[in-house]
Amino acid sequence: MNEQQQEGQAGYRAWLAYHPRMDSAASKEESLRYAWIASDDRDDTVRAAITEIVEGIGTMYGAAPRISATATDAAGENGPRDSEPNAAYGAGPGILVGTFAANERLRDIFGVEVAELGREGFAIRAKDGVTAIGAHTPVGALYGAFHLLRLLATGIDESELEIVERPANKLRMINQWDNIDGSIERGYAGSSIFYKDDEIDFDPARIRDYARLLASTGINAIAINNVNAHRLESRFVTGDYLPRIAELAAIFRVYGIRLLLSINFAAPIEVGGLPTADPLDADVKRWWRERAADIYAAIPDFGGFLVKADSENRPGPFTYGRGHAEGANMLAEALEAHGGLVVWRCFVYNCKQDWRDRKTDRARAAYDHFLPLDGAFRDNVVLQIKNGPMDFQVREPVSPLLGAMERTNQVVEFQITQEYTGQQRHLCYLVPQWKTVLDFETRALGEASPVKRVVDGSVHGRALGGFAAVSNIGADTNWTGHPLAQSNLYGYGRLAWNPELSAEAIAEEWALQTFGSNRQVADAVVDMLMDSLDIYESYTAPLGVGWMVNPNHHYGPNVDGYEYDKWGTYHFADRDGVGVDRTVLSGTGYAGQYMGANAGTYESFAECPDELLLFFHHVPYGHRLKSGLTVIQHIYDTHFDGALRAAGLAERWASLEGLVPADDYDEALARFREQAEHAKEWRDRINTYFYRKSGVPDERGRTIY
Ligand code: GCV
Repeated sequence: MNEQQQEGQAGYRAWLAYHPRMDSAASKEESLRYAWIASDDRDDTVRAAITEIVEGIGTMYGAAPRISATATDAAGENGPRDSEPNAAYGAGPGILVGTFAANERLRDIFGVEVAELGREGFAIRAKDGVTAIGAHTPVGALYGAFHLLRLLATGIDESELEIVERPANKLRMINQWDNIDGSIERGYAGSSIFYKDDEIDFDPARIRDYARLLASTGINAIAINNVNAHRLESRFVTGDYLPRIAELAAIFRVYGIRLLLSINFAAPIEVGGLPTADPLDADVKRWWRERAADIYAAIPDFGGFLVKADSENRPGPFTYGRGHAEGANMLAEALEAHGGLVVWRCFVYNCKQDWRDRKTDRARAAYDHFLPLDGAFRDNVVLQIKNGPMDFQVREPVSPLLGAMERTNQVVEFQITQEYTGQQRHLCYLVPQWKTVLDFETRALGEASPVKRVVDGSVHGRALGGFAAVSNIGADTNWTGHPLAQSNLYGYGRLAWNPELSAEAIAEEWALQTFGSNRQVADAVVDMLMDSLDIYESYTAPLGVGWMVNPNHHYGPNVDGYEYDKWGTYHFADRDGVGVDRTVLSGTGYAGQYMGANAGTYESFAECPDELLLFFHHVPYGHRLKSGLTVIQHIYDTHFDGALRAAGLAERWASLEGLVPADDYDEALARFREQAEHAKEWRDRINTYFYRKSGVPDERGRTIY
């Protein structure tokens, strides 16, 4: 174990731990392959790439590459000059890294094939002793450096390599839901690393390490404050806070990450002294233009504004009789000249549902609000659409808005923080869920329009699109509370870069980089991660119906508990059956929002997939699922089984004692034990509720309380 691990810091290094290679003979041979590193680039981002490689290879192989003054010196015809007093220097092959523009050697090595890399892509070629990492931009070179280190850490150390990569998505964004008082909305890993006691207050070294983690997976944008921006955060766009925000932006800039701010739509009133925030008012427009000019003077590469408007009591254009497009376009106009974006969220719904009204349906809301606005947004506006129509439940259908707007830029929003999926006290590897969303065939253009092609812009020929997600980190030493929850942050970034990667491949990469090359550990961790979503789903809300959580904090079972579910309107369980009729024929009509054959599939009681049956239909308890089980028996079986499998996770983890760093081991074990207990509580609450409602006993005769 390395020094950091002995000091109880293993979790802090996360997947950039660069564990020493266990096979010392091979390690020696490989370290010789990287005797020196050189670049003719002089900017901070390529410097960061060099620093990372030196540290990574030094830690993995026990011998760091010698940094050469220039690429020509290091790898010119006569080999490195021996002016440097280091035996390793020039003694063997090494690494070239940087941009084609600055490095003639890289142009020679890669020739003309590099055009396809785009702004952020990279190429790696290992041949004749030189490992070359080339890109058009410094950040491309940085991504290449991280990629080479990933290959080495996961055991791919070929002497001949030929890799070309470019990101599938332009925007690969993280949203921090951090508040200036230091709390984090839906944060489960301690307080904020950005704020404390109503001040912007951060440790630059920690922010830099966060930037490294993000950049290593390809994240290129971060909104640093909660979308619920309150009074003090409204002032982020004013001179009061800009100097400190600019310092944060400078740290992220080195790692290719643009900083965005969540804004308060009513800021012109709250901090600007104006009587209105009406987006069509000339003074309001001027105010935002001035704010944009101030921000860009301080942060020339500022990313733009993230906006939650007219949603969950946040202010917005509705107050003035204006629509979302008018609100978003006003801000977009202010940012346009500077190259900034408006990321406008579509999480808009009516919180107050009445049980007598079976037609109003929260699931319909985003589509009903935004579809009519297709084509009305400016080119620098992107709509941010939650992956499902509700709110990050363990199982939801894919939002029907994704793909439905042909003339509007879209990003899909995921939630890495586990608000409804166990709050980082339960293990729930979310990458398989995200894959299901990304692979969902929207039928926007017949058969070739999966969500991943909608958001990368290719289905509708949009120039802008990508991913956004709510971060799961906090000030806990290991970033995410549950050590294994790091895999979700890692996996999100990797998928945003390349949605074709499999959930299992990502889990394996993560495990090998985080815990080292011990196969037994990696295999066990990958298996646990891959089982975890199914386990969590099985003991919580059944068959896609969702919710059933305690109000406000949303942890733990409470079938009628969710704050907007006063009358069971989120599941409609009665003595005859359970589920929400969202059909066009007799229900809320939500199923009709889907395109092509999808609408018919969900409308049909017979064709609707079991796992979403209760989302779309009100179903008798005795209805037989495709599995052959009745609905009520399915509920009993999955809940008994899920609680058992949750207990099994603790045992599986216990088998790794001594093989993973002690602090990771202890932190995770405590959480697995808690998960096992809470899974039993879920089992009993859900089973009891449905036994009482239905009056149908468990056919296997197990005890239901
Ligand atoms: C930031 C859910 C969460 C809220 C969150 C909201 C949103 O309602 O419970 O905490 O607010 O989603 O996505 O805006």
